[in-house]
Amino acid sequence: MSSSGISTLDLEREDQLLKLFPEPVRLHLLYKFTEDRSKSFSDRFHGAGEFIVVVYLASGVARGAYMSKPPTNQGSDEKVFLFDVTTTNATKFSPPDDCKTALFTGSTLEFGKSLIFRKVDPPYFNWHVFFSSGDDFDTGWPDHFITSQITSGHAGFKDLELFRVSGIGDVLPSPWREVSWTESTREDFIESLVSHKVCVESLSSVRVLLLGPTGAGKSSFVNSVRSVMFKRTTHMPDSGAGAPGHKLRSSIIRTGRGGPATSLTFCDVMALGEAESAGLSVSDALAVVKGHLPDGYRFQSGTPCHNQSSGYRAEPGIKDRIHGVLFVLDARKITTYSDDLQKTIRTLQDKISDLDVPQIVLLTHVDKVCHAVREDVKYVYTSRTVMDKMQKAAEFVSMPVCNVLPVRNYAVELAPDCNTDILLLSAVHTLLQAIDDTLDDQCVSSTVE
Ligand SMILES: Nc1nc2c(ncn2[C@@H]2O[C@H](COP(=O)(O)OP(=O)(O)O)[C@@H](O)[C@H]2O)c(=O)[nH]1
Ligand SMILES: [Mg+2]
Repeated sequence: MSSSGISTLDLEREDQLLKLFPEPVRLHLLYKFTEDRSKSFSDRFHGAGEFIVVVYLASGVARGAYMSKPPTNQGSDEKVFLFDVTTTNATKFSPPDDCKTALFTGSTLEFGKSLIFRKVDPPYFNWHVFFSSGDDFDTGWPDHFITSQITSGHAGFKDLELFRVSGIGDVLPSPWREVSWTESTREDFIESLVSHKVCVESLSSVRVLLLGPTGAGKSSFVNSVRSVMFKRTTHMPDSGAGAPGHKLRSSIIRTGRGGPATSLTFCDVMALGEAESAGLSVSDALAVVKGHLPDGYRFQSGTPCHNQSSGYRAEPGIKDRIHGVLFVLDARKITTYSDDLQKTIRTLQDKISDLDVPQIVLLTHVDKVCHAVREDVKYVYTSRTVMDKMQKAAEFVSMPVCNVLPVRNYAVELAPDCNTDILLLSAVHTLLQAIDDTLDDQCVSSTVE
């Protein structure tokens, strides 16, 4: 990778260039003349892959060639094409059959006679680029000059870059849920969380319980939402990976570090058990939902709480109760979770529905199941794999797929990122709306009664 890693290709020309590929692809910069001046391409191909080489002209035109494999000194490449791209237009053409080559000698890269890059030795370290649309060509560069040459020392030459082209395989042409991935969407979501008021006057905050197996990303989700509000990644001690004796921990989400509280509180508990590990029992989970257990309550695996347990509230009020439940599941494991876990979750769901508490599934680790999503979360609703995992999650819990929300949590190494924030905030938004709707219905029905 070149030192800054920033390409001369602006977004408009990149969009045009990407349209020339039948499948969605991404470009990774490997070489940039203005930074790697003294070097050649030789060490950049690494024996495999697809590439493009681009020369940027001062006129705004970017011209270059695509190689479906690393060029060699034999050079044949049936899929080679040449392109000419501006901010508003892109043209692509194939060289004549006998010129379908990407011939590389170390100092020269040739695409037939149409386009030749020649690196000259010290002391100048320049590139000479020759364009030709000879008389014998049916197709050629749009301006139909016969031959032309430009050298990297000239004012008309801006830069020369080499990219690796990689497919983003499972990305669909259009998303199945529309999201505007912009800074203003993020700000709107933050504003809506900051200004959110619970529709029940006596409640300053709604309590959302996170339930799921170990490692699903329950604690990370709480930290991630906090990170979004603090505009930096935060870390809190974990509340438990299924080991006995873990506590009920409530975390109020603040508008910023030391800032006022929002109306959202998360309750993190020990994990639900899977076949081999005893975790939170159904009766303990329900006791939390009903508000019987105080913050800081220590769960004991195998010893469910009872009305003599420390801090047990015999008659919990509305503010003690759980107002929404998030079932947190890992997209990577959705097809391999145990039947026991499924049974536990379905039992919980039935009982929680009876208590009129809205339930949503949070599907984490979507960045680990799709390459494109790992690159950029904005592909989440165009990824076939993510769609498939969301459907599997819906089947697993037996809920409609619209109740499944994908997220990428902030794992340790990830810096704050606008699209990651948007996906997290949109999950919070949907959750708060579901809770509002339910509380609203309950208020209305209690007034009517
Ligand atoms: N890449 C990625 N890692 C995640 C995500 N969510 C959680 N993790 C990681 O998964 C591990 C378990 O997460 P944690 O929040 O402790 O799970 P919990 O047991 O449900 O509380 C941690 O190492 C997290 O950093 C996610 O969406 N993407
Ligand atoms: Mg945890």
